Amino acid sequence: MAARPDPHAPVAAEREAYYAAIRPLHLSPLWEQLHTLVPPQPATPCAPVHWRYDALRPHLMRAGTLITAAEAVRRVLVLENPALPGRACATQSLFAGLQMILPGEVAPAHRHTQSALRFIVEGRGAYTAVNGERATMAPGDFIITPSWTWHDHGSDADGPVVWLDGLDIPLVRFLDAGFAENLGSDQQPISRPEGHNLARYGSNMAPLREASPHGATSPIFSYPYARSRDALARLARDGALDAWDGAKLQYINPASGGAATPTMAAFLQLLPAGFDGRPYRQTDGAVFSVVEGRGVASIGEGTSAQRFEFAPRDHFVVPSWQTLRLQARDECVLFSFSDRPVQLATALWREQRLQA
Ligand code: 1HN
Repeated sequence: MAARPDPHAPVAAEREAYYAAIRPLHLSPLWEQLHTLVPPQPATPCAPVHWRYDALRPHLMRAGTLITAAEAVRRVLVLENPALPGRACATQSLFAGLQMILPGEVAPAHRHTQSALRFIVEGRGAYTAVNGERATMAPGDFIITPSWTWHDHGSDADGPVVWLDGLDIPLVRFLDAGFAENLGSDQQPISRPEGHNLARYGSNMAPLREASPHGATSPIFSYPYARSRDALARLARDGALDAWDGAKLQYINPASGGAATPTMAAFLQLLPAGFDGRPYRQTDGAVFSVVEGRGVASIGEGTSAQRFEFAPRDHFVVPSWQTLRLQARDECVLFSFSDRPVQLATALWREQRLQA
């Protein structure tokens, strides 16, 4: 049977010829791409992904036999989203990686305009120095490195110390606003005793005649786990639980009340044993680090939802606008971070809290 002529074929062919004619002039027709440029709702290429610590840890330890922290500069395994290959991205805007340092090693001093946050995953007794002051690491501590501050890491521990690095690398790359330099010596001079910043700014009090030293970034750069954990335990004990989040608090910049860094917000939440959270979605995709407990993170909708059975020290990514539901088998504590401050500053942030 002869194919019936397609009445649209001449028009399509003529349009293709037209597109070919304008391409060398660096022109393209908006009408072919309008629908993908302004989608009805976020259509992220970012995928949900779960890194089990048990599976990852041996490889992180092996890296310690292959390269020193000094040679690597930062011995980090990138948590690379498989849907964003080769871009060192956990989400479109965020870098996440697990850094490991061995006893006696030094990761040399440098600074960059990218902001960093650290969340300690395993081991204690390593330290990071930020702007002339050291912070000794213990599991669950939250530490920030403000934009353009010198920072180096070292370890007096008796075993490996591992932490999650969160940086706004992809966001800053997108904006083409990155600068970096090396100090030239391994370690910066230490000018203040440990805990000085916490005494100045970390007790709901602040100095009288002093601007906050890091502008929009929190003047506190170490938030010890014991204090944050205790606050959540009290909220949970008092029954102050949210049906979606359990007991969830944000690490704040006490000088502004906002997020600890201008580009990344970080959170710690407690889910009581048996917690069966309601589903929600938010435009800020997030990276989670499991501190305590086992549970399930279901990401997506209906039969296409992915179910991550998480355990302590696991990490997972929740992409923008994908529905998340958290369930706790044991009492769970979860750390997470996202680009929410950027979305709030640009009036883009949205959330939807669903009933079931
Ligand atoms: C960096 O400087 C650190 O200072 C960690 O510990 C991770 C990932 C990409 C680029 C720079 C650090 C990093 C990083």
